[in-house]
Amino acid sequence: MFKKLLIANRGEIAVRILRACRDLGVAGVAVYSDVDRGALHVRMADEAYAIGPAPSRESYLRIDKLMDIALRSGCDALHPGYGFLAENPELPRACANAGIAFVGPPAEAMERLGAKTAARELAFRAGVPMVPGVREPIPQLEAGRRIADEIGYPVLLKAVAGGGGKGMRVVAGAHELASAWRDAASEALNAFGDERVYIEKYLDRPRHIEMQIFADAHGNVVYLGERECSVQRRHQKVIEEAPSPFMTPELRRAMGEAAVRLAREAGYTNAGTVEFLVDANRNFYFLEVNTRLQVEHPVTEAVTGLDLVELQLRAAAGEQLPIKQQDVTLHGHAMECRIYAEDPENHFFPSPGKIISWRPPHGPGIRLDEGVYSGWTVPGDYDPLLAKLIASGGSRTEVIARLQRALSEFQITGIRTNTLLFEKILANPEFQKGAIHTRWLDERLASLLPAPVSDADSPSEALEIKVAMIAAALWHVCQTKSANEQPAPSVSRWRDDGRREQISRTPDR
Ligand code: MV4
Repeated sequence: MFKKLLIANRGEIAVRILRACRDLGVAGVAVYSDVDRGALHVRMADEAYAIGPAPSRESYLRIDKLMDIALRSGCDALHPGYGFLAENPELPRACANAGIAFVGPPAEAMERLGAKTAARELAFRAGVPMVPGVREPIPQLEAGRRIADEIGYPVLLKAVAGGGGKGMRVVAGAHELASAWRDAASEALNAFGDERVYIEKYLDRPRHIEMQIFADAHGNVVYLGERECSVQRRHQKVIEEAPSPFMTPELRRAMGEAAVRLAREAGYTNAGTVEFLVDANRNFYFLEVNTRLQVEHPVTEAVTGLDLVELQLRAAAGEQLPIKQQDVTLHGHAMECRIYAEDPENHFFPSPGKIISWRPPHGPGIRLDEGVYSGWTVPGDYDPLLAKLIASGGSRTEVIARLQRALSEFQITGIRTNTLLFEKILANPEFQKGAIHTRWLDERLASLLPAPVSDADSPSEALEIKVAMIAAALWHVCQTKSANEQPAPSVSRWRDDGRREQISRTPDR
């Protein structure tokens, strides 16, 4: 096993990786930008090094600085986490040049799967079903017309360099193709510096189900079951779960085996995820491969009993996978809520700032992967993911109840968070039935959330209301006694009833 690991990331995932280091007796080295000096991952690391100013281009995205720190501190391995440089093949290349093990797939596998059209070509060769469409970028509009006619409308234009729904346009008919093409290409050029687009048949309201795979460097490849990630808002996942409520053993095996074939075809090693769209008839179609550990990996850990980060480190150190496919068994259910510093009641505006208090939930079946603490100021410079709340249990129903209980215990003050959104989703009958698809949340959002309301008729009145609220809060804080001197809080109905009952049974003496 490695002696010392550099974690080229921040926040909850850096903390998660540091925990795996502790468990394995590996020293963990953190890096931090100017605004992350006091961050939780820095506090938890064995060593920490400054990496530059707040903007990630000047800090967490600097391969040269990461390599310098890794070498200076004597690291023998580097974990990229997710986001930042995690899917940039230049990072494993730089690691190889420096003689440092990269905890992830080889640069070549990343490249083969990075371009969506190249990934489709690999999937085709591996016999993995995919959405009808092309496997190469469309050279010009005329060719696009012919192909779209052949496939049949509606079609979807997608960026070759794509990701996160950028450079994607639905085209309902031939008359829309030219303008959709211009929009998709210019958006793709803007986002990825690559204007190439290709065409697929557009699927209406599919589910997003992804398959976790894992490969060692000795030719062993397994699938570790699926995650249902259909509950998304504007291509941002909100809730993930395992298993998918839509899954059957036959579909799981077919998707898992297809994912494994693709991993073999790509020369893949380490943890990876093969994304699929699944239609109402349980046909599945290859979408893309994520060549990294994913945010939602804990739900797979919960149902498989495996530690994916430990497996990643072992595989990168050259160890054999400790399990074969027949050893992978799924138990119960798990579901994850991504807790963000954002305000669902106010257009999901980011809400960075100081966390005044943070009282996390605990109890049976609850796991919380946090990247923050009480008193920490959440910077506005990065993704505002604060924590992941994961519940596990015997059934989906039990897991939903546990998440609801945990959310009701969770108290965060100082910043806005999206916990109210989860309470609404978890209480929704369609969600409870598992009747979800990739457009479900976007379509239901308005009815789930209270309309943004303002009591103010003018900006100056809005300011007055704010001042009054601040004054009321200050008054409350000043007149509040220390917690020990507080009178008993007003009690909930059942406790109240219980007390009355007790009193009536014990007459005054
Ligand atoms: C699709 C699709 C329907 N038909 N492809 C969105 C992000 C990108 N990675 C792929 N995406 C989609 N591709 C075809 N042929 C619908 C989506 C899609 C989606 C996919 C996964 C999760 C959420 C989504 C939300 C809207 C659209």
